[in-house]
Amino acid sequence: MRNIDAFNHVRGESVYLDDIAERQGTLHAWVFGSQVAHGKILSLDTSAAENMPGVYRILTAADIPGENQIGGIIADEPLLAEGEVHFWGQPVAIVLAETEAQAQEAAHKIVLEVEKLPVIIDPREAQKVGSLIMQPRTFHLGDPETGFAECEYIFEGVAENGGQEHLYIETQGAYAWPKETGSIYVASSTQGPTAVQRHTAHVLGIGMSRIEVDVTRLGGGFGGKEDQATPWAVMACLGAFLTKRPVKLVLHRMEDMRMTGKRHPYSSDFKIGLDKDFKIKAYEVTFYQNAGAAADLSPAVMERTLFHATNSYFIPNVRATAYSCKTNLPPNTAFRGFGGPQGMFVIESAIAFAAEKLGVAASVIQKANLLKEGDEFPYGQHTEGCEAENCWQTAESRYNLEQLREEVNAFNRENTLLKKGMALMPICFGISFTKTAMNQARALVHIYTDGSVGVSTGAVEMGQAVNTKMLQVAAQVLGINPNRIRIETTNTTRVANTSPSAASATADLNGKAVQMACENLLERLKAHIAIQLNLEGNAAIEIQEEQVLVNGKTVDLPWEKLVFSAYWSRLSLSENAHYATPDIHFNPEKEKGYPFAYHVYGTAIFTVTVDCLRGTYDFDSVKIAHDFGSSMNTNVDLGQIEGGLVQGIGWMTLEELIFNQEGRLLSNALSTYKVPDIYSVPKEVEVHFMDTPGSPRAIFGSKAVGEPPLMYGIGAFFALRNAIKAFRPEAEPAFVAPMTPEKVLLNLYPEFEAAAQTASVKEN
Ligand code: LUZ
Ligand code: MOS
Repeated sequence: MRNIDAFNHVRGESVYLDDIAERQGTLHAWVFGSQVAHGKILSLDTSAAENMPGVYRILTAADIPGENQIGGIIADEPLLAEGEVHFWGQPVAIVLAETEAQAQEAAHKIVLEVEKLPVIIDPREAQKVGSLIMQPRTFHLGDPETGFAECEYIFEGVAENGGQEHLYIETQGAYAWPKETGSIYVASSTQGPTAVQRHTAHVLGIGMSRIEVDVTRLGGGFGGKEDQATPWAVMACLGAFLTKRPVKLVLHRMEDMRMTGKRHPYSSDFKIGLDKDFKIKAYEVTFYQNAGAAADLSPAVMERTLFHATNSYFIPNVRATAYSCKTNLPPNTAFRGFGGPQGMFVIESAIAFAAEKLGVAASVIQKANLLKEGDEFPYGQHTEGCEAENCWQTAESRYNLEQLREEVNAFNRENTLLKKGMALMPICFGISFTKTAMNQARALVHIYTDGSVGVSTGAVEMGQAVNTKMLQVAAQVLGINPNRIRIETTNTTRVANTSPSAASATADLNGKAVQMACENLLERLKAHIAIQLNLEGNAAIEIQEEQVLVNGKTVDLPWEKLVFSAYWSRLSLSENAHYATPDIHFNPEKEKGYPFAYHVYGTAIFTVTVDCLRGTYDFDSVKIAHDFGSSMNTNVDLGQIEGGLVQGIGWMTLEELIFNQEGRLLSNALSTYKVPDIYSVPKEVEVHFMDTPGSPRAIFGSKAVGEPPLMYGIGAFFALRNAIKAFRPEAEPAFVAPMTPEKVLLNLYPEFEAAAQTASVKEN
């Protein structure tokens, strides 16, 4: 099935937040943020701003009727700063005016006096002074001391990754209006409608039942709207609640980039031990996560880093420790992969480092240590349906790895100023929210008397085509024409207490709930048919669009007639189903359990060509063997692989967030923050849909596809590194991502390092 949104998107008819027709009396909000990253608030003067044209009211912390608190995992984050500010851009006041331009203009007149305090932007520095979000955590397997003692080779090093701006095409925003009796309706561009509802109710000091959150679709989320769509929606609701007028708040791109959190930068220490056959016997890693100024989702992200510390490899002796370090950056948050990529980058760096020292290709070590069926992860779960070796071998043979390698070598022998590099990147990603309780979803299905069907779930459409998949599930289970079915907006009054659309699990969780609801309706309709036709109890009934089959024989009872007759027999044509992933559990005291419903595997082969005069590069090809299970929609899933891959390549190679020492983001626009464009995507992307069994805990034996492909992008870093070494064999490029063209150039010509330092970025 084609993506059901495709036509509307192409014609510009799809409704995003900013497309909602404006209601009479709407006020427009502009958020005034701190221009200091850390300090004590001495005074806040809004009087001049209040007298500006069009200004209706200015809201500060003092106006909040409930609690000034929007922290999720830890209650450490005010909606509006009070007493202190902890990051540059932290919201302090909200200007409400008749037009957005007037609100923005007035915001310039607000005077915030701050006594500056020291700014920390480096996670290791934060850890040294004890500035932590939470206690560190450690995952163990086997006995690392004994493991290292038995190793032939031991290598130690450091790996660092930068953050990543989500760059959803639609910026953060919400549009709220008062309903009668003090209730609020809010349209929000959020992955987590229930989070918006809960925090709004808390800040307003009223029950969640008085807040209706509605989401049609997002112009991208990527994790950036899992938790961080909340403050803007709460602000719009606060404005609507206090003024009794509609309030619209949409961040401009630069405000969005400065005020919201990003993927977490990490700095990490690794120690890897191998025996003489290149089997990894022991691995020790310490992660320093740059959490930013409040917890947000950082504890959960840190946990997922630990879960993915060994990527696709079996290592018998492991110690992985992680610190969530509190700094003065905007609170970092969920981003596709959710800490997994950061963990995987470090083990890949450790392997590449060992390979370099041992004089072998990294792929030799990678291949020798791939997970096998029944192997234990450091968190106690064992692989079931492990596809690690199958994916690797499929990629190797299908894409003729030996020949590719030969071509690269031949090219490098013949060229001096162009060099090619290769890298293989295996992935293994655990599917489920690591917080077991979050793995639940509900669906509400109505069959109307004309035979059309409305489906509501907790799933949020953000371009990933989850609505298409929900429609496929309903159509397939009910056996009817898909165009009878409408997927409704995601609304907290129809489906309550939802988990955010996140963790790659949305189609699985909500799809299973849709499946259950439709199956229940089908059973009821079949029972109705049995009564109407006086059938034996064991008669096989199949409902189809045009007819019903009874024991294989056609009965002339089209869907519409069947539904109508069921209604006149006073049967309920609505079902509400609840699904919770079975079997999963985790004990955080022991750091052991069975946290994931299943794992997704795959292997990518990268080739890159570096222009060794300029430091620029082109990815020639990325060839992937991916474990899809029985894909529900190969077009949609292919799109997820391509998009995830390119987003991962961007993170590893181009996207560089630059904060100055005062904690101000300098790369706050697309002129200073480079994301992949059509020219920087690989010239060739080949994706092989492996014929794998899928998982019974996934919808229709498929496998989740949202996040796993992002981690293929890590291969880009190592392909570049190998190309650099082809030009300058003694180069030992640091394991510091992103590997931008500038960094490539300096690795090719280290003699220019000093010159580059003096010419480095001047502040704008
Ligand atoms: N969000 C979350 C996630 O709350 N828990 C998770 O485990 C997760 N994993 C990936 C992406 N978002
Ligand atoms: Mo996400 S990182 O699945 O919101």
